[in-house]
Amino acid sequence: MKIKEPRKIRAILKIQSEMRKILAEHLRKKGFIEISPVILSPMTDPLNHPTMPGDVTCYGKQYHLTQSMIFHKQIAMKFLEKIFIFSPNIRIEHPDRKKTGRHLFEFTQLDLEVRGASREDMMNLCEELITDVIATIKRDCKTELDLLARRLKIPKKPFKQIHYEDAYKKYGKNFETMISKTHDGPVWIIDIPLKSREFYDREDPEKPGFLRDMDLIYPEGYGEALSGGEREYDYERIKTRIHKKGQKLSQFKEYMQVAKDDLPPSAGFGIGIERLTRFICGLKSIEDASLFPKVPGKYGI
Ligand code: ASN
Repeated sequence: MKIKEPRKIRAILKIQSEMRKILAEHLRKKGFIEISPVILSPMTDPLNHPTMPGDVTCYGKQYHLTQSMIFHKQIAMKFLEKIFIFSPNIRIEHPDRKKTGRHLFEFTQLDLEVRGASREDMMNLCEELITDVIATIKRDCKTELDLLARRLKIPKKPFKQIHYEDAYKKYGKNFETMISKTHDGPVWIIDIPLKSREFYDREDPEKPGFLRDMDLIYPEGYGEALSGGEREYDYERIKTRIHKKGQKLSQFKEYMQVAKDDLPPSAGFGIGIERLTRFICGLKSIEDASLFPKVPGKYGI
């Protein structure tokens, strides 16, 4: 942590611990089941931007450290209807990303998935979840928030929505930063073009070339909060999308075997716990949202 005052460090960690409790209780009440994280797997999220591989050999076989549990979430839908995981992710990002104040190469996301859900179902759920966390922390962690000089506003539902293309036209290529700096409530970006996302996001049958997905942007300059959407579940369509990305089917062999047999339709999202902590506590850098931060390009314990 950059912050050195033990009282402030304690306040941040207390708020983070409360946040996890509120999030988990909210989801359990809605019928979600918590499953354990997967740390190693022969397949992981290819992401839509380059990262360095985090590979480990076990018993002569190669495993990847989890970049996101997307494939495991989809496979879990065969057995469970609503799931969540506090999922540790390793993404070995370009060292330049140390300057963003938003990137850690080890972080936790609250990843969730719902069988048969639509993007709009997930956006509603997310709005309820986020307003619940903010309102409860504001009520129960007054001392900690005062110590951090953070004045939290409870966002109004529904959150504002902007189509990706309109955002691009209005704010240019740094639209996320611009939207974040110029709004005082969270903003959804919807209908992201196919080429800007991973192969597993479902293409909108009514708007070819665009996806049934969404990003959420925090206000006050805190940047991206989460991404998610409806998933592709049809074997042939998944195959086409992997080829379009120039990726190899063999990278996702075990996932493709399940998809060939039966992958239920689902939707979900993943919300970064350290980013949410940064936003709720009003922290300058994400480095202060973890006791043992791993900042790209920097050494950490
Ligand atoms: N967790 C995200 C999702 O559910 C995926 C990601 O983190 N790349 O869509």
